[in-house]
Amino acid sequence: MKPTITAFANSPDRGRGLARDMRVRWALEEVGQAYDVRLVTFKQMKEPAHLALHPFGQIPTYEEGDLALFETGSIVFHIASRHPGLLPEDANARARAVTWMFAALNTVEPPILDREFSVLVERDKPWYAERLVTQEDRVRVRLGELSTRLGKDDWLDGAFSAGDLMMVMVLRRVGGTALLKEHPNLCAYVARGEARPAYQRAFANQLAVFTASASAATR
Ligand code: GTB
Repeated sequence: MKPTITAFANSPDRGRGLARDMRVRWALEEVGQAYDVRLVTFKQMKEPAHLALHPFGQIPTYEEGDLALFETGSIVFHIASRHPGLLPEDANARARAVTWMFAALNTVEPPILDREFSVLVERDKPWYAERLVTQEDRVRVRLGELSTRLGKDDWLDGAFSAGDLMMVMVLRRVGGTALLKEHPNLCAYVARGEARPAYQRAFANQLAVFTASASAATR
């Protein structure tokens, strides 16, 4: 059954593929599963119909028959569990790939999000500069550890997996910053993920939404 996901009608990232529907689009493209996208405005995201799908009024959601999911970790895990291509067959390798998904979401992403939140909304606070130093140090520690583990490898544990998909998407949030540039192997890792044909298709699809909404706004 063809799933339907939700995405921003007007993404604040202006088509840079940073909103979280990109993770789900990429996973669906990797496994070759066609999907529909329902675009929602910020207002619609907080209305009962969307809240019934997503208790926190966010995107993305995932609907497939009578199954409705939210949280990208869960959605990508569901897609990876139902289709070959994103999780290894071997049970132990599979468990390790899932571990990397959790590591991306629970260990690497939180300090990155804390820093991003400060940069976006706390710039005018008197303690901003001091706090940012601490936050960037926390990000630096995690990226350093991740860089050491990745070493010269292409992917985190053998072949590309849902763990890499999630980690690349998390690292893209510091893409272009000095924090990531301190680790050439992580920059190359992100570039390797972005070069995958499935990523390219997913990126083009979400960019098309932004391009269409931008051109409608000028009409
Ligand atoms: N833990 C949830 C998941 O992984 O699914 C988090 C979902 C989430 O944060 N969704 C965001 C959302 O709906 C969109 S992606 N926010 C609206 C709200 O909470 O009211 C986060 C995002 C937004 C914008 C940019 N950007 O502009 O660069 C990047 C990422």
